Amino acid sequence: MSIITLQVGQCGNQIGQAFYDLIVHEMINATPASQALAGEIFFDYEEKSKKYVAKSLLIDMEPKVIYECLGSQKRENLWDYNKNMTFYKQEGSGNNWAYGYNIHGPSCREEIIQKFSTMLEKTDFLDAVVFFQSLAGGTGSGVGSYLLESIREEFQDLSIMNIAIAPHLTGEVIVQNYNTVFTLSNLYDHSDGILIVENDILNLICKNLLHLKKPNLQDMNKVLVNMLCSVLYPALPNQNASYYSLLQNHFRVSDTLTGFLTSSPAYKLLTVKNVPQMPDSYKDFSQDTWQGLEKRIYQMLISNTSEANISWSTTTKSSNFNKSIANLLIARGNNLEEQHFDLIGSKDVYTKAISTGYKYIKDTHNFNKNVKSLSLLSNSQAFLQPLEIVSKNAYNMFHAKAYVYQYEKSKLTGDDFLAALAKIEQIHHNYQEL
Ligand SMILES: Nc1nc2c(ncn2[C@@H]2O[C@H](COP(=O)(O)OP(=O)(O)OP(=O)(O)O)[C@@H](O)[C@H]2O)c(=O)[nH]1
Ligand SMILES: [Mg+2]
Repeated sequence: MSIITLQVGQCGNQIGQAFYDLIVHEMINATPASQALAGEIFFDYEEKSKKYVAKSLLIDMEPKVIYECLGSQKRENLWDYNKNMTFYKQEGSGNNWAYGYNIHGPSCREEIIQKFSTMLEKTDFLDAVVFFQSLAGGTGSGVGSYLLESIREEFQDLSIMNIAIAPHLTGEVIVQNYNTVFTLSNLYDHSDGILIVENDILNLICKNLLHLKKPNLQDMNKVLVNMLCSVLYPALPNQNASYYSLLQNHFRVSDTLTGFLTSSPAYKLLTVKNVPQMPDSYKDFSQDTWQGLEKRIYQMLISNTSEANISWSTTTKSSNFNKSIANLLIARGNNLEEQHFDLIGSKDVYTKAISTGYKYIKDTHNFNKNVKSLSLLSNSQAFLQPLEIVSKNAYNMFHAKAYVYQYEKSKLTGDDFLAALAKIEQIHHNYQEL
C-alpha cells in the first residue's frame, strides 16, 4: 500500500527530503523483498532514468527550498522528485498562520488539488497521505492546514496523518504560539492522527546521545527522520520472503490510526520514540539485548522522556506518570521469532476509560544499521505540558493584543483566536482527565 507525502513549507520540504534519503539508504541495506516493498510504498520507478521517484508533492510559498530539493546531485543519483509535482510562489507567509491559511491557501487550492488528484490517479493501492509541516512558521502551518481541509473536502475516504514539528519552547519565532494554536486546532478537525515531534527533544538527542556540541537543523533532521522511518518503513516478519506484494507489509498507517491509535476522535495526538540512538561508530560494539531495549523504551513511555533524559524513578504508581491510550511497538532486527514484549502491554500503563491497548509488529530488517531496534508510536498524555505552555503564552499575548493586528489584516477575528484557544484547552482537558 502506497504512501503519498505532501511537503509543505521550509521545514516540511527539508524533512521530506531527509526522509526519502533515509528510506533509500535503508533499502540499499535491505533484503530484496524488503527493498522491493519499500520501493513500491514510497516511490515510482522510472525505467528510462532507472531512478526511484518519490511519491511526493512539494509545496512552498517561496522557491528556494524547493529548488534545493530538486537539485539531485546531493542525493548520489539514487532517487529524485517529480519536477511536475511541485508548487511554489515568490513570497512566503511571513510566519503568519492567517496569511498562509486565508490568503495563500485559497489562491493555490485549485492547482494543488489538481496535482494531488493526478498523483492519486497514478497510485493503485493508497494506504495514506502524510503531511510534513512545522507548527511555527506560516506556510507549513497555515497553507498546510488549508490544504488538509481542502483535501478532506474533495476526497473524503483518505487516511491522513500529519507530521508536525513543534518549535523550541524558548522561542524562535515570536508568534510561534499563535501559529501552533491555530494549526493544531485546525488539524484536529480534519486529520486522522497528528504526530508531533519537538525540536527541543531532537536537539537533546543530538547533544546527549550523538555527542554533537552544536547540532544544526540537518543533524536534527537526521534524528527526526530516523524516528519517522523507524515507524513507516515496511515491516516484513518473514526472514525468507522471496516474493513480495504490497499486502505483505504488516504496518499500515490507515489501519493503525483510526483502527487503533486514534479510534476515539477526541484523542489524536501521537508521539514516536525509538531506541537505540547512538553514533554509527558505536554500533559494532553494541551489546543491546531485546529485554534491555524494552525496559528503556518502557521507561521512556511512562516517564514521557526521550532516550537522552530517561527518568528511571518514575513508575506507574507515580502520580504524574504518562498514561497511554494505545501503543504500537515495532521491533526490527534479528532473533525475534520467540520474542515477546510484555512490559509495554501491562495493564497499568493504560487509562481505564478508552484504551485500545497494545499491538506489536515484527520486521527482520536491521534498521539504521542496528542489529536490534524498537520504536513506539503512542497516543498518550505526552503533550499535556507543552499544550499548557503554548496555550498560556498565546493567551497572554492575545490578552496584551500583541501582533493580533497582523492576523486581523489576514482576515482573522478576535473570535477566531478565542475559538482556537478554547479548542486547545479542550484537547488539554480531555487528555488530563484520562
Ligand atoms: N526540525 C526542523 N525544524 C525546522 C526546519 N526548518 C524549519 N524548522 C522549524 O520550523 C519553524 C519555522 O517554520 P518554517 O517551516 O521555516 O516556515 P514555513 O512553513 O516555510 O513558513 P513561512 O516561511 O512563514 O512562509 C521553526 O520552529 C523552525 O525551527 C528543519 O529543517 N528541521
Ligand atoms: Mg518559509
